[in-house]
Amino acid sequence: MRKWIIAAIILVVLAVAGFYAMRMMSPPPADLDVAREKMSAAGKYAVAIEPEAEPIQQGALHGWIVTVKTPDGEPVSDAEITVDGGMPQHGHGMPTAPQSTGHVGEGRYRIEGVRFNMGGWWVLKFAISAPAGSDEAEFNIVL
Ligand SMILES: [Cu+2]
Repeated sequence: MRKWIIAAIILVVLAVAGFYAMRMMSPPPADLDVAREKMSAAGKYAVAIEPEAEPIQQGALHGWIVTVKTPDGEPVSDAEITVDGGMPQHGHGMPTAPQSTGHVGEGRYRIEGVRFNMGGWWVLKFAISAPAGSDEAEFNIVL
């Protein structure tokens, strides 16, 4: 009887490990939107992102410039931006806590302290708060 229980436990452990291994190894969805410019989720801002250096180096601490404009193209100079993100297929967040270090002109904001510590599909999420309201924008990055 005990042998069967042990066999069942081993099977479950293998199945769970297999599931996570498959998820970790699977490529990002083929139709993933990797656009670097888009409207925020509620349509309040036009948001664009640009890494400070291309190609993006895996493992290197680097910065991004996020540009925030109104839907009709006026730069938004007084936004508070917070950054979050992670790897949807791995179930983990960012290895660092990227911060907006402020407005650098023309609706552009510098985000410092971004590090992608492995290859694959990453998501960067920006929560934007300005007089026109709060909204967020999410970008997919594949390394
Ligand atoms: Cu990962």
